[in-house]
Amino acid sequence: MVNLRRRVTAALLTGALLAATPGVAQAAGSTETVASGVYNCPRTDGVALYDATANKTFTAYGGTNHDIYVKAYDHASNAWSAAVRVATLNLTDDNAYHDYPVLTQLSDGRLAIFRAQHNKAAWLYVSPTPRSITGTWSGRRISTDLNTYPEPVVVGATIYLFYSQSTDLHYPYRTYRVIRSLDSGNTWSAPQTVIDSGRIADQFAEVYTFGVFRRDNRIYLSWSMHGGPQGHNKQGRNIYTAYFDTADSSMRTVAGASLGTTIDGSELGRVTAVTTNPADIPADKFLPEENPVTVRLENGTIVLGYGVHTRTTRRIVLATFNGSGWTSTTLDSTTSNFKDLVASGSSVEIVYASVDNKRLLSKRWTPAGGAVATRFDVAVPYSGGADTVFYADFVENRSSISVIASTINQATRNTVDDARWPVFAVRA
Ligand SMILES: [Ca+2]
Ligand SMILES: [Ca+2]
Repeated sequence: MVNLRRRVTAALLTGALLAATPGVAQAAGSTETVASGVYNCPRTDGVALYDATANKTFTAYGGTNHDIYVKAYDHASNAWSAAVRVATLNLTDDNAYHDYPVLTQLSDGRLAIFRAQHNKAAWLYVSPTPRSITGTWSGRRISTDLNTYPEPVVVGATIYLFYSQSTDLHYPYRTYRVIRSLDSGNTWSAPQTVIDSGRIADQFAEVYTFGVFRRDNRIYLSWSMHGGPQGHNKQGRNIYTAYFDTADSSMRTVAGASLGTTIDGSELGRVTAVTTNPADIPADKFLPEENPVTVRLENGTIVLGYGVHTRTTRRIVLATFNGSGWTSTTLDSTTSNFKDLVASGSSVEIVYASVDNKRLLSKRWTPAGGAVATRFDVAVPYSGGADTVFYADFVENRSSISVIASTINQATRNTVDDARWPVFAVRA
């Protein structure tokens, strides 16, 4: 009893001290290297998922020559499986990092990986058995719509596959589209164009979507318009957010106003959440924004998270929609290396890298009241010459493995095709 009381008192004291000391909080977390990988550029979803029935965390990554591999972590036996090769891509060109795997799960439990054959086509690979990586995966081309950056969303028996169409890279011009399958990916609908600026005069006409999040019938998309007069993906502007309503296939403002089947150039102003200046960026960046993601909490609160920087500032920002605009809070003003955001009850959790890329941090933020707690703060386990965290995505439906992240060597990332850089997990 005395010991118990002492422990409780110690815990209360620790809690009080932590609460009274800004920047210091519970920072439990540990890393472990899962695999070695190449440079891949997945967005903020599709790196890993947890299946509660199997009690396993599954992750997909690019190995040597960008071949696609998966691994499974068994939470009962506390062990990672051997890797299973899903597809042999054998790519060595400097653009091969675009052909990354995007992992999801079909309604029957089978694991599914989508891949864009960059700017040409989309492919789907499916595991032979539900909730298992074992065996020979099927693989086939499902679209030839000049696809890139696939973002699958599975809603019951319906699969939505969002992607950018590389409509005309010379303009540059990329629309955003969605195709649907009602039969586990065997057949697909014709594309619906959901975002299309048109060939606007200043050439910021390329849709780059980073965050895709579903709650109920709403699929929230968070994107920037890239391109500009210097050409394809040379600059970026603004952060936009809107949702696709699965009930009627309309695009809507976060407030719910319908913009019809397509958000066109004249409607972009109605879905602008953050205004940025493409010309005011630090020397080590070429875009103003980092990985915007919008989620809707169980209580209806809409939260947008992102990194943003100028020549003289770097920020990690969380914003809530107040009915007519966004109310912003800066969570960290030392870095803009935002990686991902996940809804967690009436809070959100974010993950981001320190400005020197040496640490990966996660914080929990509760919009009602503004409480902030550190979830983890870990040293990045570099090896093989890696010096930069590229992606760090929350595991979907996560268990004790919270995040799967990748590392790269920034200078040589496009030309190294052997898997030498750690893909690592964060336990927290
Ligand atoms: Ca995510
Ligand atoms: Ca419209």
